[in-house]
Amino acid sequence: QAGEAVPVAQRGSWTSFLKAIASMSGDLSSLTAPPFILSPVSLTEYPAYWCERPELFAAIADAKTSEERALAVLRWFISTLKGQYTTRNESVGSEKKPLNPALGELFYGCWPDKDGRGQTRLLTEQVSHHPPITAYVIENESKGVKLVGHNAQKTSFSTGSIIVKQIGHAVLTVKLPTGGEEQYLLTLPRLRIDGLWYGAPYIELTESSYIVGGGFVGVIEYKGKGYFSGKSHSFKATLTPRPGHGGSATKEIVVEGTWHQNSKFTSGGHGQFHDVSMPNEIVTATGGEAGGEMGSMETRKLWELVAKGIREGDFELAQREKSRIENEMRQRRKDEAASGVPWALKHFTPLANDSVYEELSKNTKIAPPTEDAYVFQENWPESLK
Ligand code: CLR
Repeated sequence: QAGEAVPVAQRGSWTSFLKAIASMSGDLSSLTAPPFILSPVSLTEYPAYWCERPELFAAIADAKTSEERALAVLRWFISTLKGQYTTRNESVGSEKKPLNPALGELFYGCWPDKDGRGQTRLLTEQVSHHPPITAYVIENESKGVKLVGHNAQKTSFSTGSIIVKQIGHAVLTVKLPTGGEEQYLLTLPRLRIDGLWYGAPYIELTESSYIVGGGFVGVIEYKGKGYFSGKSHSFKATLTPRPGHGGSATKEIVVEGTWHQNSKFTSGGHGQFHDVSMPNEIVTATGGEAGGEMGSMETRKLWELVAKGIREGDFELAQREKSRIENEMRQRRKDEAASGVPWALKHFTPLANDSVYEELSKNTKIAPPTEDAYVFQENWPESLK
């Protein structure tokens, strides 16, 4: 039944929200949604999903050959998908609408050292508000593994589902024991958000994403119920050696399975490839100010009362605080326009092209030919040094 999972009092506003989504395309972050679907978490916190298995991120550095390394990168990548795309359903029953970050919003965190894997640190900055773009760095310095990326979304509506095209990419840099380094370009899957009619949205991944580097082109194809094995969250990843791009492998490797459970080699290897039944480790949020305090632009400080309102069902508080923040930001933009001094980003420098992306995506099916880059300024706060 329509709106079955929606609190009765909010069914009308859920229907209006769906109609609004159906008739617009692009950015739905600014649409007003009914309270039951609101998440108290801002999108600036989502990059943390890249490292909820810090041991797999660190393991990339321990690989002995370029083939082992390419497999370690793929294993880490696939193992993040469960967290990235099923967490909200698991923890709060359905996909939710995250808070739309303010320009300059920040999030800092880390996963402490354990079993000699080293500390991994995370820094996120909202580098654009219109359209919303989030840039991030995740680094395990002791292992020499670093991920720098940015994310945006373009949404459309098709046969009852929201289609989310992810814009942006990430570059993973791995220091090699021999002194050099290897870089991998990662592109992102497309999302289909189903279950809207019932008011219980959930994500399925579709189409494909790429991991290119270390002498391999990796293509990951995503399918839901009724394809491949017929199971939800299915994928098939193919690593093809790329002559003349480093590495010495000659054989193709294929792994297949379900990304939220496990997978195995179906060609070029034997046995299990990945398994995410072990619990993940959520990030420890760290303030970026002196003494580890949180500054006024740090997400958990900025949205504190909005999040409290949403968590405790005090939607009047949430709405009031949200309007206050939005008005403050609008005023800030007006003042900047009047003074001619635009907002200065704290950690990233925007560039119109990304030479690593251009180089690695050459002669692959990755499009477009170039993308924006957000170059990290290597200025970690004291608390994360
Ligand atoms: C952000 C980048 C992360 C992976 C990720 C997971 C969930 C996505 C989110 C990204 C972007 C925003 C998103 C969200 C799921 C729902 C939400 C698409 C890609 C939209 C804006 C909200 C839709 C509202 C419905 C829930 C009704 O690495």
